[in-house]
Amino acid sequence: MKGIFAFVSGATSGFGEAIARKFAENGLNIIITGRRLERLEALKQELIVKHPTIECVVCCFDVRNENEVKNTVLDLPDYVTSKINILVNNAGLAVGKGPIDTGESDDWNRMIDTNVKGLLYVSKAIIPFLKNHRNSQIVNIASIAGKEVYPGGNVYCASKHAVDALSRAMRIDLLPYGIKVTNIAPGAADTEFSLVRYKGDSETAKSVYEGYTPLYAEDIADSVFYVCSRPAHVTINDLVIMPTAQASATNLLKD
Ligand code: NDP
Ligand code: 8X3
Repeated sequence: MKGIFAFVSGATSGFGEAIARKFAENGLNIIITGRRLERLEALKQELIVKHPTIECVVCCFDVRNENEVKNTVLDLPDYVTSKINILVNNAGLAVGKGPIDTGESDDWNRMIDTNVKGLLYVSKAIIPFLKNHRNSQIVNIASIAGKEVYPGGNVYCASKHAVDALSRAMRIDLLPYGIKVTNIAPGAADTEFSLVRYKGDSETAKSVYEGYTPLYAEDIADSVFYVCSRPAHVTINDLVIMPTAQASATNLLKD
């Protein structure tokens, strides 16, 4: 796998940042993306010092803006795009949690535009490069919310069900090109996810992960690397990864 580039969306925190670190540790070159440029630059600096043999390219864009996505990818040098073998569609978020009749349309738009349309824009920009290789890989980060629905989760759950459906659809459409497609569906993981969902309310966000051991970003990064390092003839289609204390979206054993 050494020498190839992996494109990781949403690498400024949480899963994406841990996935970038894991790839770099294992000698992969990485393209790290997100809206917070200073975080991307700091991560790049850290990784190229720790792993001097890898290359790290920063791409700063908002996945909701199709032109921004397209133009940023088109600006990448040929020697980088010609070696992109892996796409990790990780950028995403929940905004708000509550009954559908009191939901805010701005929150709904942010979730649908980021989790569904953003994933499509990034995929459309990167798939042409994946098609140039046999054995390319797409990993879509969905959620347990893409397998089940839970109270107050309505639009976030719908957006993640869409990711789950797109993973299955991509697997069929991209079969002629030998592109593997993996859907990963994590349960509760301690990242900045809840801080974003609860709009900066750090007390509520912290309480989501109290009283049990949640997943950590590194757990998901390990699984992404495992999936991407299977032999050419093996594809992991779907992985549901839960904290041991969580049996389903709504069944969590707290102390
Ligand atoms: P974080 O909030 O820690 O990370 C989210 C990442 O997505 C950030 O890097 C953020 O970058 C990026 N992002 C969000 N919106 C945009 C945008 N409009 N344009 C570009 N990048 C964007 O959360 P997680 O690491 O937990 O989330 C990663 C994925 O995992 C998401 O898709 C989430 O839905 C999913 N997930 C999370 C679970 C959890 O419990 N934590 C469980 C199951 C799935 P920036 O803000 O710099 O743009
Ligand atoms: C994040 C996990 O259970 O809050 O996707 O939806 S959950």
